[in-house]
Amino acid sequence: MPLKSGGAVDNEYTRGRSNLGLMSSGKGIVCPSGEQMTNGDFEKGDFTGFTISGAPTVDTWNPHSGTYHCAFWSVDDSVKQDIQSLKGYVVPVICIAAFEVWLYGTHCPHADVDVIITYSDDSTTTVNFTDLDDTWHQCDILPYLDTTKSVKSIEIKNACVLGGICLDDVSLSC
Ligand SMILES: [Ca+2]
Repeated sequence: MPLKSGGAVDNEYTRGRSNLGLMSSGKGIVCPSGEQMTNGDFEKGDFTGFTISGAPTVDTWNPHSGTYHCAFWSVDDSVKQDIQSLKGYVVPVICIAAFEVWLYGTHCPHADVDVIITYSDDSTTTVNFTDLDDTWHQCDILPYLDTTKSVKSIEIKNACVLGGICLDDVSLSC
């Protein structure tokens, strides 16, 4: 019956508004869901989704997952993903469930990497992960972020003068 159907639609609509209110704390924020990085595991075998500086490579000799990983060879080698350009939106920090990268130092006993987060207001947070010896390290970015802001892009840069870095499985999930 039309009236009964209309009532059901109204209920769904009301529930949706209520959920939105809880998530946004009245600020109108809508959270995306799922993985927000493109090719964060480098399994496309190239830098799809990233722009690069210096001369990083996609390689197969030391993957953390699958077949491929990214390797930095020189200081300031970097990969950057502009999430806003790829997705058409920014990601509110309060929506993020997990934000991490796996890093592996190769020839540098105190290898270190900078992760540079740019927010929608163009301010940044830089997180330095250091003492990366030659095993895979799960590096958690989320605790360092400003929970009042939204993530626009992420850059991962080699800060190690003497050696190389492997990275894999960059993940930003909501
Ligand atoms: Ca991989």
